[in-house]
Amino acid sequence: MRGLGKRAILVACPKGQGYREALALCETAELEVVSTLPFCKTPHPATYVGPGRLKRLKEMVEEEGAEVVVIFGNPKPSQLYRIMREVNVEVWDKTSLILKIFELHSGSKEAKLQTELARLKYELTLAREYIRNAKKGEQVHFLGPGEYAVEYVIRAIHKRMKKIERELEKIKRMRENQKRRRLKRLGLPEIAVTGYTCAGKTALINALAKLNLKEGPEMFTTIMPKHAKVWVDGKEGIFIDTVGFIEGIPPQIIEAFHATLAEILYSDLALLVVDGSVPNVKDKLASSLATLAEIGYTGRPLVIAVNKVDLLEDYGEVVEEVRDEAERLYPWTVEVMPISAKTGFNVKRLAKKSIEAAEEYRSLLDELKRSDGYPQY
Ligand SMILES: Nc1nc2c(ncn2[C@@H]2O[C@H](COP(=O)(O)OP(=O)(O)OP(=O)(O)O)[C@@H](O)[C@H]2O)c(=O)[nH]1
Ligand SMILES: [Mg+2]
Repeated sequence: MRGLGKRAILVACPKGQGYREALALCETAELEVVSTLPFCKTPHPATYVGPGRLKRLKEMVEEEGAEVVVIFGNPKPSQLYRIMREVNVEVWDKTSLILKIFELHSGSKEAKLQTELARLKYELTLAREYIRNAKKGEQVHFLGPGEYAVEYVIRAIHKRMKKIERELEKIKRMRENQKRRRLKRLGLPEIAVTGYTCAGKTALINALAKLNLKEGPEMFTTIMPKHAKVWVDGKEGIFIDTVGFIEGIPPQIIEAFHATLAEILYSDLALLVVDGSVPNVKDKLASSLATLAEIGYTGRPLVIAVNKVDLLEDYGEVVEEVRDEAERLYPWTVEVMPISAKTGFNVKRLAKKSIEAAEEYRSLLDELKRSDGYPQY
């Protein structure tokens, strides 16, 4: 059984969905939120939260005996540094919070290494900030050792990062070779199942491929991609489970998990799963589409599944809403289909449609490659 986690103070905007998400993320990261400090103003240039609020935060840390302060935002290293120096306990921003969850959920060696690499990159930016301040002659008591020690730490981080990068490269090559061999043999279309964390991507793959991959209400249950072969009505395809998206995903996380997210680009089609049962479906759809665009998936066909309709009395309205919004934001959407990964409603139809759209895109590309003027790589 899990014990209670570290006592934490959450600094977040109390309005809207973001706040609930912040609490859920803290819980998944095994933090016990003992108090919250509202903050949704424009960030203060020096201290992010502003001097008055920072003073209050320091008092709250002492009153509550908190061990962690979570700033649910993306402060710059210099701002984070100032907050840490003031409150004298660990300070986590959104990136750090997500990394913590990834660390807890990393099962395979590859996932562990990739998460450690992301953590090291993150710490490197903080260590650099420490040095910058030390050089300016600031008091730097909170991190312990002096400037030389930090420079030593930076060298050690670089060394470890190089080693991890080499190891990851080896694992990736091995995995890709295996995968390429397998797929070449099969020649099957690939569909990347993407979407917001908790939308039901893994549940859908489990339903389609009769698998038992780990799914659950916690955020970021899946970290590394998983391939599953699906057979439906005489058609076959490889469905790939991928890491979930989140609103305002920190760029450092995108960068660290680029290899994983790249699975989406290498596939023939992205299948976007949205949770139709939440009140802010449109926001989540928009943020998922923005993430897809950020990783470079654009101008290509997209199938959208509105999942969890078993939880809705009448799903017609939600599906219409998603369809309108998708047409507006992503005109290459080829299908919007209500499904329930839980009851199995429409999942086969969805799989068939996705395989067909993937095959179509593949043959279109093949045709283009054969035609004159297409760049030959
Ligand atoms: N009622 C209902 N619950 C569902 C459905 N699909 C998934 N769930 C539940 O929703 C939760 C999240 O499902 P997952 O499949 O783990 O979601 P995911 O998109 O893979 O999430 P991450 O791996 O965190 O990105 C789980 O508790 C599922 O059992 C559905 O169609 N109906
Ligand atoms: Mg999952």
